[in-house]
Amino acid sequence: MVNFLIFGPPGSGKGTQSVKLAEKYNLMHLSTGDMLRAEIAAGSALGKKMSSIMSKGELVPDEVVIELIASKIDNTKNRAGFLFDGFPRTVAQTVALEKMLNERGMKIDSMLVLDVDHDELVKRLILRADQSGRPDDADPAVIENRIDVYRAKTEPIIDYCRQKGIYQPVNGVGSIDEIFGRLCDGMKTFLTR
Ligand code: B4P
Repeated sequence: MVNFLIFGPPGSGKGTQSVKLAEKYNLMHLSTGDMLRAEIAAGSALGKKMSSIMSKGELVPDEVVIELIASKIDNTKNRAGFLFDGFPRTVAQTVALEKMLNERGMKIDSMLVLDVDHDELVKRLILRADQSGRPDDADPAVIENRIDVYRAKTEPIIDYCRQKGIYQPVNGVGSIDEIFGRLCDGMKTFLTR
């Protein structure tokens, strides 16, 4: 199995690109954002607790997302590997993911980081708010908070992964197809197709 992190600030296109990459390379796409929104939509006890955290643009507790991911890893069959989208978001989540993978004879093979400037991120998220109905897209102050949280809590993972030699920066500005091509170039040394 070959395992990738798709990484970048809110609105950098992680979700958009992950769907295309997972299909092309037969990867299991695991998005913690989608999993949490599914809990909210289902009205579960967990979803009710997480909804107010997410609508403020804060991160949900590490143990919640680690638990969601662990159960998915063990229920995945017949895939070339995993594509982790929006997870990990803290160094603690990264260490937990490495441990989960190591215990199963796997590792993080590459971290692909979408590089997008601040103004472009805000522009994309405000545009998405019209269609998504997501409360965290609707309020510019929440968008700014999400970007600040990313810089403070999530970006340090880049240094952690750089030291492990798995960091691959990718220009995340351009058309969706152009960026997809750049990501495929970054992945192809790990996958044959
Ligand atoms: P996520 O669901 O991960 O959402 P995101 O970071 O906002 O979006 P993404 O980068 O995937 O952007 P997308 O492709 O959709 O997280 C939401 C919340 O969940 C977090 O704030 C947090 O509260 C919680 N959460 C999730 N995971 C967690 C974790 N591990 N730990 C703790 N909390 C967690 O693209 C955005 C928009 O840009 C779209 O409208 C898209 O169409 C557009 N776009 C994409 N590519 C484009 C391009 N090339 N040009 C123009 N527009 C483009």
